[in-house]
Amino acid sequence: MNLTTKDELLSRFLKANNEPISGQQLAEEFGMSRTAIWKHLQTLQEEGYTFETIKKKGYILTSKPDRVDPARISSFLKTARLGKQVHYYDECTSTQTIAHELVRNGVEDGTIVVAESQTEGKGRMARHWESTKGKGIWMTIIIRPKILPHQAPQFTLIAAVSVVNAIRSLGKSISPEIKWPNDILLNGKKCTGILTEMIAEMDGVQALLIGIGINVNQKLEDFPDELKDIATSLAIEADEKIERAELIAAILQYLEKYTDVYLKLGFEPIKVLWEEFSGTIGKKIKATTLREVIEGTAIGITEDGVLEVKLDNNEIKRIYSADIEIEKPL
Ligand code: BT5
Repeated sequence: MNLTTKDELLSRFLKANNEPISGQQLAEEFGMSRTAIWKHLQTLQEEGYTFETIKKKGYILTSKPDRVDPARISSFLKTARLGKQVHYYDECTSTQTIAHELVRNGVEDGTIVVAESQTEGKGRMARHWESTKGKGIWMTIIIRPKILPHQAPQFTLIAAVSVVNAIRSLGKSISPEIKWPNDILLNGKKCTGILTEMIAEMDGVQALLIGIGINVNQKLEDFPDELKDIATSLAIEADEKIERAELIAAILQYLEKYTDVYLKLGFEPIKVLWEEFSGTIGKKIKATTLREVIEGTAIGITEDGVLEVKLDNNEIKRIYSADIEIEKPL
């Protein structure tokens, strides 16, 4: 993990479960003077963390700002590769853009880019992605699996299954559903969008940039008018605030696990999970592709993550990329 000493110190407090830690103990653990420790604590206080001194016992972390900084993520992290390097921004244009630059500079597998807010958050086909400051998870995960370019879209589905499992692991009473190919819905409204980009040559993928945007703690009034009817957040649906860093760590854990499963066993186990969480299969849908509008019943996804739709005349169409409207039952 690329934590600075200050972040390491914070991570130590985050893991201390409200037990006081003495200055002497910290000085020994970190191999520095008590004054140096105190200075780092001062800097953390300036960033919004507060510490209390308990007589004869030491320092205790009493409050933390609502941020997804590297120390915070690391305190929940249980992965072997993903999230070991965190590039954290208070504000950036788009975590995808930064990830592209990092890949060009040869960044290592599993590096993540996380921002509190994005000024130019991107959806598919250059659409705008609303990224309200401090309320969501705006992150790009860079992985370098040994795959061919045509396999890249499957990673959108692997990411979707990972996000659904991570949300479920929080144990709140919400049931996320996947809408093919890249949305996750709660009660029919979008809470998550996934954008997978790749840097590749004909014969192999150099890096996948998996962009995940999750509305976590927005209230309805935080959304711009055009999204109020179609978007929601985890907090709105669960009726409570959610720890974003914990959710990030859970997503990384599932994504690492399912990437390994996929590389070892192929797409079949992912397909089974995806279909279990899907709110698209079995439904009447309208798919708008770049070339045509297709109406029919979604019957499944293929090995390549392509959506199969059965038309009224029983013909089966394969859809590689589209916007989907799911018909509501009357
Ligand atoms: C997506 O595109 O759903 C992919 C979104 C990926 C966002 C992440 S955030 C981290 C990383 N960095 C980036 O710059 N991007 C990625 P698409 O299927 O094209 O959906 C875009 C549409 O979703 C927009 O046209 C809006 O209608 C709607 N939308 C925009 N912001 C939203 C939000 N916060 N919540 C729900 N819907 C939103």
